[in-house]
Amino acid sequence: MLYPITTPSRTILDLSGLWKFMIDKEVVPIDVTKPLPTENVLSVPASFNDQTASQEIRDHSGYVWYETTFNIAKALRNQRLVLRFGSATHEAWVYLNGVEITHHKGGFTPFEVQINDYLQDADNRLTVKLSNLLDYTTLPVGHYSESKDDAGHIVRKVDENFDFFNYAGLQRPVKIYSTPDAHIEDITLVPDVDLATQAATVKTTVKATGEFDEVRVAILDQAGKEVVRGTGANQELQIEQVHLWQPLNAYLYVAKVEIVNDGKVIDTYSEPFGVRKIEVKHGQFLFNGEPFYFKGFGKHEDTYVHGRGYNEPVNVLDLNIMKDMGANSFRTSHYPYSEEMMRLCDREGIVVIDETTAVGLMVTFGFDVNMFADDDYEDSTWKELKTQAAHRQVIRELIDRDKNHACVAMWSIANEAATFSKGAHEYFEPLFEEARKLDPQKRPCTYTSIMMATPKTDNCIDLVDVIALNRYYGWYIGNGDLKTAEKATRDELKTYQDKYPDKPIMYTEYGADTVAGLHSKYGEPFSEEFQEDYYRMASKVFDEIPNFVGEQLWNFADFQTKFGIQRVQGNKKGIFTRAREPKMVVRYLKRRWTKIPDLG
Ligand code: GCB
Repeated sequence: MLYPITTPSRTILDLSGLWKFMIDKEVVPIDVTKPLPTENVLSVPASFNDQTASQEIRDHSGYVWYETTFNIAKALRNQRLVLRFGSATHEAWVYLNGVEITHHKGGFTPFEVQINDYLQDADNRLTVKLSNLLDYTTLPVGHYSESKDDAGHIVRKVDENFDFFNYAGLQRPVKIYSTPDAHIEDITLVPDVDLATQAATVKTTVKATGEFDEVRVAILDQAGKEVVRGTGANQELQIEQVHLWQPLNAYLYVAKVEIVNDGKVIDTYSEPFGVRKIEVKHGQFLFNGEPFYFKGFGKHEDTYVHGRGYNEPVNVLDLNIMKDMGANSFRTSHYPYSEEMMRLCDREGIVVIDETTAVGLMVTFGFDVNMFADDDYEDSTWKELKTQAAHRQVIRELIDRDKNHACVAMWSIANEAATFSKGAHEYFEPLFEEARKLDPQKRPCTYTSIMMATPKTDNCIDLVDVIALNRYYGWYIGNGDLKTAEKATRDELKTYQDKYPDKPIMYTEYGADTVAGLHSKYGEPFSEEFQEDYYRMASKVFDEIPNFVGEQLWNFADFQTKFGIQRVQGNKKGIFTRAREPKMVVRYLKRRWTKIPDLG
């Protein structure tokens, strides 16, 4: 699916702004043929949760309604008009002028629908019903329950099976874009480069519909100068002396696609892309033939007031902070991030591990550390969960959306699933096959492994190209005891390396909750001193392991979670506060990371 942009043949109407909003108490049915019965408004895009002073709204589990009106200028009426949601969390029913026009489930991928047939001359009323419910069939996974209040009305409850607040709403831009009737539907770009000669080929596949007699593709360099052009829906275009897309040194070409009828250009679309070669070989992660070392973060889309909503200034700031620290990468934990963020990473040369919404795939999730003690811990996850269909869908939608992004270096199929329990391999094997089949650029695939999945008990490591570990020695295990943690970290990494000498290993999570401003001369847990000691300990071990290809710590910034005795107004493992103020450890990490080369 193409990202909406303006071109000489396309325009955009942005529906950002104030929308009517109400939660659905499920007492009186909502009549979609009439205006929404409320005068309350909220801002879109953003999560709804933190925009009012009402606890009832903030904590609401169930259905909510949004509504806006818009007009389409007459001059545009003969164009194909498409309504597109960057996302709608987690399930949406969309009505235009009282008629249901589309439905989508899965809260972090875009969807669209052509609206010409439902438009009226003036004041079109767009109504959206959303559900933020999660259960054992959805991704993310939630524990779902229902009860009745004193008046006999239904009360729904979602207990998140994951460690982030269940923000929901119209969290990403909602737009209407126009195309001509005959139009470009999709573009797939597969660049490859011969590193010895620096000659590249770009396979281009254009999907278009309607009446046209020719497809043209021109490749422009970063200055906008044409490098090569060709004709046809499937081509292999050559670029001599290519400029490579390198981590922190991005170079973006543009594939300018046109469809032509009777010599006239009907539709045109420009897709940016980078040329780079990603390989996993001999225990290394290679970027353009050189070993790449991931330095960076697990993140969240999480900011004050916006919640999980699109917040462009913060996205820009976060990438600037990363570059300033010598970081080069992050993982989109634990869901696909906005398309705008992916495009920004393409420009900035930030390398992304692109994760699906598959989080919470472990029915016994909790903070009961006893389960770590047992090295053949088993649970009934794969008997109880029914997430296979949702999982396939998000893999398909994510790869379809992000396939051309230069920044995407690897897919993360899941975060911390019960890969140690019976049935895990049967569950994951077809999903990995699907991802590998769907990705035209054949990127490496992984999942991030939870602590109970040890080198001995993890049933699924054969499926991954890179071993990605989420580890909390010294925090959840042996809290405060960094000596024992150091030994455990080293022992486990060595075991993985001996067992899988050809697979690169990286940490995709490690961290310690740290309350900004809390200091301790004894380096106690939760203090800024402890956080620094913890990272120094881990870094020391990483530097001893030859196949260790990267460190992505947990987390870039403090973030909001559900309540719990482990959480003080959220997760405090950020090395920055939620307001992006640095904790003490940032100086240490900046010194460390600016000394470690990105490549070589
Ligand atoms: C994890 C999860 C992450 C949590 C983190 C923590 O393993 O992947 O979502 O926030 O641990 O801080 O407990």
